[in-house]
Amino acid sequence: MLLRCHNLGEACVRRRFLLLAAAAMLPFGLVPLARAASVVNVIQEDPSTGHGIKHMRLVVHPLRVRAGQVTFRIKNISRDLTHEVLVLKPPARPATMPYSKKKHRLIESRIDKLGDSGDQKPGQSYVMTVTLKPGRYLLVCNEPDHYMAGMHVWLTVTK
Ligand SMILES: [Cu+2]
Repeated sequence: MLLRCHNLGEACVRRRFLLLAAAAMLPFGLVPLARAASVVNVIQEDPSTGHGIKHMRLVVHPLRVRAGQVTFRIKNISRDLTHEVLVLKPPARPATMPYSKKKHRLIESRIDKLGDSGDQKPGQSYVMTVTLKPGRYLLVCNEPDHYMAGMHVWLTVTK
């Protein structure tokens, strides 16, 4: 690597610089660069939000992301209700999701839960990052009755 230059002419300095730059970049050629986290925006809304919204729901964009770190940017634009976002890996047959009719919600302890935003009060935001493998996931609000009222959306994670 040693570069001999009897006189430090411009060409020699340039050559030295190129060698150093190549050496500095070498590790990046051997190790794949970490992929930037995908971002999924999630809006929690319900009729109290206004704008003619008829049902409570999670508005998710995009619905398809690449595997790895996925950052969920959550905002509750309800005026009255607290919401949340769970990232669930449902059983092979989603119809068998464990549900408590008594508590009006999914039984979280019996589901593979990969992310939990906790509660967002009206107007609150929350950001969480979850590592996801390829597959289909269910984004859910599990406040009492909210799941059955329609607050669930599929998210597809690709390779
Ligand atoms: Cu909700």
